[in-house]
Amino acid sequence: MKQLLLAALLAPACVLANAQVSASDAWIRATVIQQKATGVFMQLNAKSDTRLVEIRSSVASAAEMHQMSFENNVMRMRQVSAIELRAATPVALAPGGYHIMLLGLTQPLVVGQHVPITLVFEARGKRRESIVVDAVVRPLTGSAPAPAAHTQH
Ligand SMILES: [Cu+2]
Repeated sequence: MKQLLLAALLAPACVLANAQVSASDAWIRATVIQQKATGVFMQLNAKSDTRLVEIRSSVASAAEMHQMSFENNVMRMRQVSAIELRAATPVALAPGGYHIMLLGLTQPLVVGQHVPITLVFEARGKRRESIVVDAVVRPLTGSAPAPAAHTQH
C-alpha cells in the first residue's frame, strides 16, 4: 500500500487521475500568420458533477467557451459562460458543438506543437479545481468549421 501511494505521488499521470475531471484527445486547430483566434477540442470526463468555468493559456490573451448549433440552415456560434459536466458522462468539445476559442493569440500555432491549456472547474459549493491539458496542434483541414466563422461574432 505504501509503495502504491509513493508511485502515485511520483507519476504526474497519477496526480491527474486524482482530479475530478480528465481530458483526452485534446487538439488545437493550426493557425496561419496574422490569425488571432482558433478552436480547441477535446473529450472531457468528470467523476462527479461539475462545470468548466474558465480557460487559460499562455499563447492567448483570452479564452472563451462557445457552442455551435445549426439553426435555419445556418451554423451559429454563441458564447457560453460554462459547460456543464455530469458524472461519468463524457462531453465532447468538437467542431460543430462546444469548443474553446483561444483569442488574441501571441504566436502562430504550428502542426505538431504542444500547447498547455489550463481548465478551471467549479463543483457544487464553489469548490474549484484546475487541470492542465496538453493539446497538440493539428492541421487546419478536416471536418472542422472554417476559422473564418470565428470572425463573425
Ligand atoms: Cu468559436
